[in-house]
Amino acid sequence: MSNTSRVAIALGSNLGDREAHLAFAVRRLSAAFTGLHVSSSYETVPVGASGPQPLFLNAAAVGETTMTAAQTLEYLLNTEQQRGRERSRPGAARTLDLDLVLFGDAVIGEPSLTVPHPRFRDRLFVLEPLAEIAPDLRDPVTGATVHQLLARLQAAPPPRHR
Ligand code: PH2
Ligand code: MG
Ligand code: MG
Repeated sequence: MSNTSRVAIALGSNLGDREAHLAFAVRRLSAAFTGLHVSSSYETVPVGASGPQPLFLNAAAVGETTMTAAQTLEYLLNTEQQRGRERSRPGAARTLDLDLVLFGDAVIGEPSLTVPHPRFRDRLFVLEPLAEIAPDLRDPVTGATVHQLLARLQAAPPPRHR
């Protein structure tokens, strides 16, 4: 079976050497995905943090894989762990966060795997980098392209805290 899926991943880091963590992630992603495209890096203010937190460096990547969505998620979590990612509490500052945003046309709602990412439509720090490299990628739930989602969000940003 050589079915390939086009995958979109959001990268984030706000702890330690952020550039090095993202560069490591890109190396690991290029080992697992073909035709990998990576956006530039964006410095962003933390969204939804309960206390003061360092600024994030965010980016997005798009590539193709023959892995399943579950295998892809496991690969991402593994890569986070290789950067010493700790999950002390939800929303804590992190060395590396790799979120599965889109996995082809898959719509999956399991406790351990939700695709498309449930909050990506509200997040400028995901949509801006993603629109840079894949504006025509389509959200299978709303049918909108990444470009359209970004335009909508910029026109009507959601409340800052949620
Ligand atoms: N990730 C979060 C929560 N808030 N804010 C920014 N700016 N960038 C992120 O990557 C980010 C966030 C949860 O993973
Ligand atoms: Mg995240
Ligand atoms: Mg995450």
